[in-house]
Amino acid sequence: MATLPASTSGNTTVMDCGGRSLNLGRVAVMGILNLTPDSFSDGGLFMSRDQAVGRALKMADEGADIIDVGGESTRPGALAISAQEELDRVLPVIEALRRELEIPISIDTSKPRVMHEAVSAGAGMINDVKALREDNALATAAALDVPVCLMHMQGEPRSMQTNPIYEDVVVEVRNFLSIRRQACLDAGIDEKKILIDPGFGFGKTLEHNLELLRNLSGLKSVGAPVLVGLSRKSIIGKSIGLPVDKRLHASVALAILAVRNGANIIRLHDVAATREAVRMVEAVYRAA
Ligand code: YH5
Repeated sequence: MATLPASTSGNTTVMDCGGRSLNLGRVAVMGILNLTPDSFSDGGLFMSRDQAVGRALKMADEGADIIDVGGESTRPGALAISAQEELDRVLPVIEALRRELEIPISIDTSKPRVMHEAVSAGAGMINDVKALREDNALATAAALDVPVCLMHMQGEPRSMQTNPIYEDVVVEVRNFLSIRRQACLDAGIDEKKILIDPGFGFGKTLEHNLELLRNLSGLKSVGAPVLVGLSRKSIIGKSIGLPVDKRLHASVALAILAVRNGANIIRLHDVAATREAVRMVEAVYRAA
């Protein structure tokens, strides 16, 4: 369970994130700090800088291992924003968190300029839902020398949920991540600084998402730690009909399944509850 692939085990249990350590010797918890005004799943309205920082400190207090800061919405149908607007949202928060936290900060962006300025301000990981496919993103990430999370998405946020089609979703997601990992290696990114993510909800039907979760261990052969984001997502609404503000327990269940199927990092909103459940599952299987 959640052991690293043989090719990376032994010397990479701790990932250096711009001078901050992320321990991957056990399942890590990534707390979501959403700075978009449309973040209805996090309670709705736009957060002030102080509110955002307070929320991150609370997640750290609850045991988060890393905080993922995002300023651009990737929801189906969301409009693109400029790099400047994204920077205005994320930079003040990253600067404050770098001072007030000891854990690493990740920047959820696809824009090279945002990657650069966020890492300069203290972010120690790049989380890109486009897997560094924007112009100049690979070279920018390589030069910044921080870990990168490569996520699978079919299509573009605007239209990705219209009619996603796969012949075999597990094979296609695996192949995509393997190709993007190789592109990173070719760009000079250290193999120990690459994470992969199947991208739950990004250009996938409910059936695609369920099939990916059931077969998550199939991604281990790519040779990188696996990060997953399932927290509060519509997979829950579509499966059992819960509204977004009542998805905590189902989100915990999905996190545990992901851990059982090999996930190394879980990206989520509800740190205390999920961390406790994950620790318990790890305790049961530790010696087994
Ligand atoms: C992810 O899976 N997801 S942003 C809809 C929701 C709740 C949450 C309707 N960034 C991922 O979190 N980065 C996002 O309820 C991500 N993996 C990685 N690496 C979407 C999101 C969400 C969407």
